[in-house]
Amino acid sequence: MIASLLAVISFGPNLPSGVAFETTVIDDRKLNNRTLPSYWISAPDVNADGYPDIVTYPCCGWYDIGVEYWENPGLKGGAWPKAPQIIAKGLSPVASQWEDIDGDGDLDFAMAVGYGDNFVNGLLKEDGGIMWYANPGDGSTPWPAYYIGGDIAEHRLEIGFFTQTEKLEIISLPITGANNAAMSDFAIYLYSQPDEGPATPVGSSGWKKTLVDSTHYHLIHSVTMKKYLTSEGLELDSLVISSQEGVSLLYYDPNDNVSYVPVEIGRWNIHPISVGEMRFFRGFTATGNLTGPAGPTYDPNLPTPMAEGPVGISGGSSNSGVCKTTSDKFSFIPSGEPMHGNTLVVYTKEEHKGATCPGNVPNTLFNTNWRREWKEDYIKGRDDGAGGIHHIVCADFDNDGNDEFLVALSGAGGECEAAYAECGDVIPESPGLVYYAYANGELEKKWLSHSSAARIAVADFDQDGCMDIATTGYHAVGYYEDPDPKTILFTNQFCKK
Ligand SMILES: [Ca+2]
Ligand SMILES: [Ca+2]
Ligand SMILES: [Ca+2]
Ligand SMILES: [Ca+2]
Repeated sequence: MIASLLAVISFGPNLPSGVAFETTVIDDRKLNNRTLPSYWISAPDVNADGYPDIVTYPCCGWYDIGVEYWENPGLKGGAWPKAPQIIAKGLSPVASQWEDIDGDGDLDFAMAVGYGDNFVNGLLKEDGGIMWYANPGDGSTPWPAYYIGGDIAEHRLEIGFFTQTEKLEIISLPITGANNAAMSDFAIYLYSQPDEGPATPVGSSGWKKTLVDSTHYHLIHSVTMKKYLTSEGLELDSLVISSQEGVSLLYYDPNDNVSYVPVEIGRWNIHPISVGEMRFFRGFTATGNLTGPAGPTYDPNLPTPMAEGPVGISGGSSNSGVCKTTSDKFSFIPSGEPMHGNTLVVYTKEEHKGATCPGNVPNTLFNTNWRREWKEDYIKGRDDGAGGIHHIVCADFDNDGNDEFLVALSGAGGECEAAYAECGDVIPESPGLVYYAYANGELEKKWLSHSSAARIAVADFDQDGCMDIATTGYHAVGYYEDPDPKTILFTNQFCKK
């Protein structure tokens, strides 16, 4: 009795009720009479002083705002700057990732550019592509730009070691393949640095382009890159993808040794994890009660859409994260479903009863039966599943070795105006940022903000040993336009140091 009581008490500090973040508004675009568009946020240490900085920019059709760098006051102390430095301009960007691409010791970034005003309105630019921008290291702007390659509607990208471990590679993940055709096929490419190095000038042919896949994916919305193949003896980066097809692992197997291969594309392979939200599959008719897990639930024995070819709209997953515990690097997967959807589910590992699958194996995404646990619908009454979950990130905020996760809610009102169906009842607290933690096996949550959050960046901004958070609001012209987008820093006040 005493032991069990102590166990409960010892969990106390980890409960969301004990979670505390100090909130600092870094950028109030409306208050400061700045243009409102806002979309992406990253937390690279731009000036290499040991303190992560904040970089933000709007997406989709915006050329005149540019990439905005907010310098962390760091050791100097004092407030964050009132205005950003513009480090690159003339872009219409979407996604970016930071790495030391030229190997000179400071962080550079690669970015998908030339994205259209709004893919629903068919305004995609034909000249979408991927550029990278070299950190000059001396604070000067604009940063030199180099051409990597590209295709229409480049929407997400990752920088890593996907097929080898000598030279950084970039993988590009468009959202569509044709103007005004959300379900068109598109090509995923791997870009490899040419022998002469990564600094391929604008106007050159860019990096070496290799086709990864052009038939299996539609509407890729989010990617989580990790070294998922260590259980197979491979130190390569691979991708957990949220797309129309659900949640899946895309990986390169140089020796063709990995045995769990439902979909094989040469040395590239797709390992489906879940088909995602299927209640609204193939259309927008009212098919169920959104206040609970009504309608068809996940059946691990369902044939995967990848085996069946293109699928209808309003299925799959929009965002996912891969969370760790002290005993499993890849323990559970929270997912926002379907595309731009409002439903939060969590995939957990369960014992497999069959003879061919040993069961709940830690530290791998293979060899696992995933149990789909419905958690909640953030907008009640929508019959197409569209809604506000725009980003999900796993991180350990209390330093106990187990990840918690964050859900960014971009907002539903404007989304409803632009998307396919009338809105239902919007949960009153939405939009915002929600913190989720497991305590005694139960998932608990706490709202950290009610300001629109398009994207999340996690970093230890004050270098006190506790992970902090930064978000920026969602204001994409012609799509969802939050009326009051802010960039907010949440400084961790509760973790064990
Ligand atoms: Ca810094
Ligand atoms: Ca560099
Ligand atoms: Ca934790
Ligand atoms: Ca911190």
